[in-house]
Amino acid sequence: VKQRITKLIKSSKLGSGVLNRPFTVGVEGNIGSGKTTFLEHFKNHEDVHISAEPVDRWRNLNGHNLLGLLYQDPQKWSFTFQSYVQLTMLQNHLNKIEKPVNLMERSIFSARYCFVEKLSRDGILSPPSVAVIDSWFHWITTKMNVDVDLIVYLRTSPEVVYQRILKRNRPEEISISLDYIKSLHELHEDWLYHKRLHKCPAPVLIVDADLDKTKIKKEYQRWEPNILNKKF
Ligand code: DGT
Repeated sequence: VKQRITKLIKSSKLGSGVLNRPFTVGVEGNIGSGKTTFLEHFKNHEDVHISAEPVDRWRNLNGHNLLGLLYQDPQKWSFTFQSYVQLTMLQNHLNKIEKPVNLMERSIFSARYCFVEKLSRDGILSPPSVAVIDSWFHWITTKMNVDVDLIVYLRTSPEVVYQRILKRNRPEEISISLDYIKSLHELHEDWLYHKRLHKCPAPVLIVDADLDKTKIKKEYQRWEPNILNKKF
């Protein structure tokens, strides 16, 4: 048994060891789909660590607002932005977590399969830039432990999230169009609902996230045992 455990540890990817890795849940969904509200619901649970998306770091890297630059001039800044997103997502995946469950807002996978994919298809990220991001992505996902055990897909309609984005009125996001949201929706659907184009890194739990805040609590409670890995 000891030999097998040693072998298992040696063969495990860099980062956290296989034996002490928490049950890791990636929370995915379109912009404005309610990922933050979802995480809020679980934040006081004693078994749960929340790995929030590093948007604040994207807004201030040594005084540079990379998120703002991205929306102002995507042609110029998307490579810079996606490179930094990939790094900060990797850091989130590798954080040492003491609790049994790690709820992560997005993942290195949605950055690649939804956002980089969109920028690439639109010709905003040039093929050489995508090739560099992909080399990193491939190396990271094969050599580092960025494994996810479950994906919660907060599934929405583009029109609903677009209204939410208008309502919350983040300064960086005023240039977001309904068309952009529709394309991101399709990319999430292809990846997590139809399961085509890209490999799905974990089983997917689909939550109807068009529901408003009061009704969606019930939906969260319904799925709580699965999300907290307590369904045997
Ligand atoms: P929520 O709570 O579901 O409303 O979540 P949001 O909308 O706060 O979080 P998210 O990740 O959908 O988006 C935050 C902002 O960052 C939004 O303007 C989209 C942008 N964003 C996030 N990840 C990426 C990425 O990898 N590439 C690009 N281009 N933008 C990204």
